[in-house]
Amino acid sequence: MKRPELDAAWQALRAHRKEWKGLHLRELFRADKRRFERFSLRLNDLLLDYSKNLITQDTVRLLLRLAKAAELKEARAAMFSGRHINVTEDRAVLHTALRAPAELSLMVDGRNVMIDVRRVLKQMAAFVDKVHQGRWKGYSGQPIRDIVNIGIGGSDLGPAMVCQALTPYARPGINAHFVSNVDPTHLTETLKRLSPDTTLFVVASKTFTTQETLANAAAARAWLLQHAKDGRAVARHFVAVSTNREAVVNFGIDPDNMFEFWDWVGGRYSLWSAIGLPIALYLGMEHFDELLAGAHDMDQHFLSAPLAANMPVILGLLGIWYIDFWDAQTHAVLPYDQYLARLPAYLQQLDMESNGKSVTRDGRPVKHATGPIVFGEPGTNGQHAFYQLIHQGTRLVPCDFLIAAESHNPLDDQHEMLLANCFAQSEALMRGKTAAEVRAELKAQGLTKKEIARLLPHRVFPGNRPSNTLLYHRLNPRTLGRLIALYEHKVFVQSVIWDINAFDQWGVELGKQLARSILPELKSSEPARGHDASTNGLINYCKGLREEP
Ligand code: G6Q
Repeated sequence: MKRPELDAAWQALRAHRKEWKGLHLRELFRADKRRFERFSLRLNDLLLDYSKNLITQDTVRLLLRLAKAAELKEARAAMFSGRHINVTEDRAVLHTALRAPAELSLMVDGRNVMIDVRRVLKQMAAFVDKVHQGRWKGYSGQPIRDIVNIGIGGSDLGPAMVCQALTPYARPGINAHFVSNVDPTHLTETLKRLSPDTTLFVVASKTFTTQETLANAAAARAWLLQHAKDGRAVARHFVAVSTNREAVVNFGIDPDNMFEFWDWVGGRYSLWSAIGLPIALYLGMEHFDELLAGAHDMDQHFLSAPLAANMPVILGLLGIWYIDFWDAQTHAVLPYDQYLARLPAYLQQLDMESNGKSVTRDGRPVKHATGPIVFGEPGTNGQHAFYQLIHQGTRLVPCDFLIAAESHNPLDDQHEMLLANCFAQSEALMRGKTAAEVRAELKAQGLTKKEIARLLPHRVFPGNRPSNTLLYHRLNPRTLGRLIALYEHKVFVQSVIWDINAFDQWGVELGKQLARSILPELKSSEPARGHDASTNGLINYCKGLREEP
């Protein structure tokens, strides 16, 4: 990376930010009739409108200069070609290969990984077909009706989000359930509704060492055996998705029932691999293939569109603009789509685990603020809850709105109401309401001068609050694939600008280590003494409570 150019690019943006003072988006829209055309992009039916952002053409030019100085194109090429860009784990990062066309060949560490990708996809297709055709039978000879994915984090959030999002495409007669939490309530409440004869467990764990997943899988196996009373039933009701064959076999799952993936697939980037097996089982392989094709569309766009017309690049740079130059701490994801209810949770992991870092790739403290706090809820629910702060609070909260032009469930004019609300929110955030407008409104309502003066400050909206809108025809597997890949690449773009490794997650380790040491202390009759006073106090008070009748 060429330091002086990069420093100059940051410097130029800082100077530009200072000049911004006083500019209002209302004025920018008034002054430029072509602002929407200028600041929107399309990929097939997917439209990204980014015109309601605090940007001018100069801002975009300077942000693109930053991307070039950070050698974004080179970093992108390094990722797609299988270089070991995950430097702390010495791994390639190739989720893009999982959705590449079958005929591609891609050599990584002396091996054409596409051969492996195709082999596992074929294995998944054959298995899914057996289950759907009723040829895969449970211990009592009945076909499978319920799939329970047991996995956590990257081995849960992606498939859970996608299955919910694509419910209209689900195969009749198959249900999907997701158990992630080590809280025994999660498994217990899920199993209450199921019959062991017709339930298939997919134990999904890249490492196959994750405490929560192994505990839930062992409990699920005990539940099955309690009913089946024959160890051979496990082979009919358990399959595994993992990179760790030995641990899968040790757990008692037939290696023929194991679906492999590889260390070059990061957990939170793994829904495209065999980790997507519950998706394929729930929706059918043809829909899983469409999801992959959608992600590949976005990969191609990311690879080939000029930076200035590149959706992930633009979204990534806008995020940098707000985080590093406007001091934004958060980013709201607001899907106006009930099917996307889990998208914010999924993106929370994707973004916060990838870019929640404070050292650069070579271990020096970062000079700039990095990943935002991501949050969100489906619209219109969020409007009746936390939008108040976004409209009138003291913080700048950049928002992404997502919405389909057509609903899967037309019901009178309710989808039009949803659309109207979505468009109205971004308009309100952008325009705000001036004191003059509020005054006129209150006057028309017959309020006295005194009353108007008292209410005025509360009723004014500053506006000038930024948002993107992603609008697409209908939420189908292909569109969803494009959307997810869009966010994956956005996060990558930002990591390149910040020079951080988006593909490790050491920050989740410490708590896991400490939990391992606290577990025996909770079970012991001796009081805990080895921690700080708070942790000792909590453990010992809890033990006291548990001894009470
Ligand atoms: C994702 C993270 C993390 C991981 C879970 C589950 O990128 O690495 O969320 O997916 O900790 O790990 P296993 O799949 O190994 O059980």
